[in-house]
Formats: sequence, C-alpha cells, structure tokens
Amino acid sequence: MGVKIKQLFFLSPITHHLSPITAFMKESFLDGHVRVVMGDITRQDVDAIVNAANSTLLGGAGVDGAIHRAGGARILEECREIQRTRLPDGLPTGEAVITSGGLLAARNVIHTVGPIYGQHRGHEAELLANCYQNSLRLADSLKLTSIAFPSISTGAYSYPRAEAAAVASRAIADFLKEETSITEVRLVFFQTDDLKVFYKNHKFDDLEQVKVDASS
Ligand code: AR6
Repeated sequence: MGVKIKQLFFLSPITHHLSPITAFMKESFLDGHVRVVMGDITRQDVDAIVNAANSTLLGGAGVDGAIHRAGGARILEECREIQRTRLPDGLPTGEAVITSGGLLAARNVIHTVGPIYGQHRGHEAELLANCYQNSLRLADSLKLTSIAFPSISTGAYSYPRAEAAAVASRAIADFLKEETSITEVRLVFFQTDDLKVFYKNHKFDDLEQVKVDASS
C-alpha cells in the first residue's frame, strides 16, 4: 500500500489567502493589546487613526493623501487652524496633534511627522519612536481606547522597513507597560510584503518573553 503525503494549506486570517508562509503568523501580541492586520488605514473603525503627515499639516501623498481624500475638507480645515494658531513653523518631527475624523469611520485623526531617513544625524530611531509614543500619549490623554497606525516613515520618507518594525514594536510595548485607556493598538499594513518584513523584525515576542521572565 502506498503512503499518501498530504500537502497542508491554511486560510490565513490576515491575508485571506491560502498560504503556507502566512499561516503561522500571529495576529496579536502583548495579551491581545496589539493587532497586526493587512488593510487600508482610512477604513479602520477605531477611536483614532494616525496620519503619516508632513510638518505643514496641509496634506501630501501616500497615507496622508488617502486620509484627506477619504476624510473630506473638515480635516484639512482643522489642520489649517492648528497650524495658524499653534504651529506657525509647522509640526516638529516626532510630535503629534489631533483633529476630528471628518467623514471617516475613525472618530479622530492623529497627525504625526515621521523622520526622513538619513536626515536627522543618527536620531532617526528616537524620532520614529517619538511618533508612536506621542500619538499614543495624545490618545490616552483623551481617554481613547483604540488606535490604528500605518507604518510611519517607510514610504516617501524611506525608513528601512526592518529597522522601523523593531523601533515601532519597542516603542509601543514600552508605552503599554504603563497604565493607559488604550486597549487596542492596530498596526495596518498596505502590502503583504510589508507585513512579512514586519513579522520577521518586530520585537514583541522578545518583549513578551521579558515580561514572562520578570513575573516568574
Ligand atoms: N493604508 C495603510 N497604509 C498605507 C496606505 C493606506 N491607505 N497608503 C500607503 N500606506 P507614506 P511616510 C503605507 O509615504 O513614509 C506624504 O506625502 C505605505 O505603503 O504614506 O511617513 C506626507 O505628506 C508605507 O508603507 O508615509 C509626507 O510628506 C506607509 O504607509 C510623507 O508622505 C507610509 O508611507 C510621509 O512619508
């Protein structure tokens, strides 16, 4: 009698494709406080989505363009007002401000400016971490519970995706160590390849391990 070898395939909950690579990817980290998904940031139904903006706050391409297109004129009006009244020199890299969500499903948009890779004299990682932590801090100060991030700086601002994954995951995990109103941090990737690079390079598992070790 011949031996039958079965090829196993899995329906990935992330990509919704039959894929042996993505089948074993974890979808959530840090006791379910962080979720990693494929999708469009403009379609996330959360308290706040984060915009990878530029310092003028007046819109641009990529995530920024998509958010302003989908969210309508109100977001831009609020950005103009913030710029006029509080930030005449623009929003500094790593800082964050908030507007309403306009026509989006998300109730608010937090605008942050990522570092342009290679233009901050070695402070790029610190500035990228600031983007995540200042956005989270702002959401927490308003008692928001859910927030969705795109992969800040990894498009037009050329931050290498592998390095960005390590920086973003460390920054988020550090923030979530403290008491916060935020119960879900959703990381939204637009392309399968970006998601794979993130899975290979994030530090959530190391940080979970540290937590387990510390409590044992
Ligand atoms: N949903 C989720 N992720 C997206 C979407 C989307 N709809 N669209 C693009 N991405 P970028 P940056 C991914 O360039 O590098 C703007 O002009 C994209 O694939 O939007 O911080 C601003 O005005 C990439 O992985 O942001 C600034 O001038 C990631 O989002 C500048 O670009 C970030 O790409 C900011 O550049």
